[in-house]
Amino acid sequence: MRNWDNRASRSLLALFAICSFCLPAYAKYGGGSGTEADPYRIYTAEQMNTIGANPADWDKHFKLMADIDLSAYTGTTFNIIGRGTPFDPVSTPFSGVFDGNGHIISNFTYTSTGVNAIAVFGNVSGVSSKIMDLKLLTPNVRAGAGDYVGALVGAFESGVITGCRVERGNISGRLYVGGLVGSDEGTIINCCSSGSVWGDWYVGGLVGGVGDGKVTMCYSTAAVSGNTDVGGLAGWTADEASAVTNSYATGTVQGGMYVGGLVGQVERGAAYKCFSTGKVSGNQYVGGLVGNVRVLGTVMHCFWDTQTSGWPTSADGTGKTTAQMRTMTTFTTAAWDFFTIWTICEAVNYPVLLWQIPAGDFRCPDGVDCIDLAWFAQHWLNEQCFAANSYCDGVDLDQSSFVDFADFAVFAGNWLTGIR
Ligand SMILES: [Ca+2]
Ligand SMILES: [Ca+2]
Repeated sequence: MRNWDNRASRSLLALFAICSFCLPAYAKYGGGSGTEADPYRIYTAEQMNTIGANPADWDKHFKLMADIDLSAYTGTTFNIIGRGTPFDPVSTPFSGVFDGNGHIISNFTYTSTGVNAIAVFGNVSGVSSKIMDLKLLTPNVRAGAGDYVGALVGAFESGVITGCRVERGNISGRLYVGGLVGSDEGTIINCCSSGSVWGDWYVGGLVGGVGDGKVTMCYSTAAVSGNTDVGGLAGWTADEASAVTNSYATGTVQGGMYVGGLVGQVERGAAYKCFSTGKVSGNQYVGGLVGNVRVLGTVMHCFWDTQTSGWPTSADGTGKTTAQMRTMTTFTTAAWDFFTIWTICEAVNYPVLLWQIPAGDFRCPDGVDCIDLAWFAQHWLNEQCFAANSYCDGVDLDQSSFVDFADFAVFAGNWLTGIR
């Protein structure tokens, strides 16, 4: 009996020893194995801060499972994920996938004096790298003389950023400074930023500089200030493959040379079907939409508000009055897509991107208010809602084929959102 007991306890001890080795591996982050099917789960600020301490995991898949607050990390204590700039001989980028899963990371704070690639993700590169569906609320980045600075990504060398929003950011650095991304050589879709951005050269509300990259269906309301190549959406487009399309900027822009409401300088590449409305001020090569366009640069089907910008001229683009900028035909005559990309509340607001309209904002004016409630009431208890009738004029919000309390819950949840 005693022998058996000893054997049993020895086996238990052995098991316990094995498990102590196994446990840390299994308890990594909030679970998961880092694959596409079983991403590492992130539930807490501590888990988020662990990613940057493990470069071996920077090619893995992550999924944010809760809203997290990073305000406990100040100065340089947050472990930035991905290192290096496009000019560094050796860099260690984040090349994996980070799915924000519709959650919010608030109060990302970083203060440094001359280090490059400062953002939650310092460097992102790799054709399958992706950051998606994430909101950064009140990020505060002060990078001093550091280059490649943003709230989300500093140097974005390749991959996709989609559905990411920066709300009330406060971002500053030296070169390549943007509200969302410092320098963009990948694809940015359905993203936006607000707050303020400050830098020296290549400074933009959403992106500092656009290299071999794309910005599509994005907008910025951020106030931007800098010295050279300063724009409401992007400071500079540098490559023949640069493309800024179906995007807009409404923030004020203040700079020295090459200053524009949308893009400071289109050196190469194209701005296409974009507009800007923000007040612009500067010294040399200043324009309502763009400050300067060089021989290899193209601006097509773009507009700016000559009244709100305070600028009657622009290196390119078409100037319109505020009233004209709030009229759909101004844009449809330039073949803008008001079915799948844009929408407008005529006479009240400028065009906006369809993706930014909250569920429940059925009718004009923009935002979910009493007019939308009346529209909802008119469709209350409707049945046979299908794609063919636009799900009962959009009121069947969960597309269950009828209008009931489930739809009202969604509607009520968005009450008064989107009002500008
Ligand atoms: Ca409305
Ligand atoms: Ca329904």
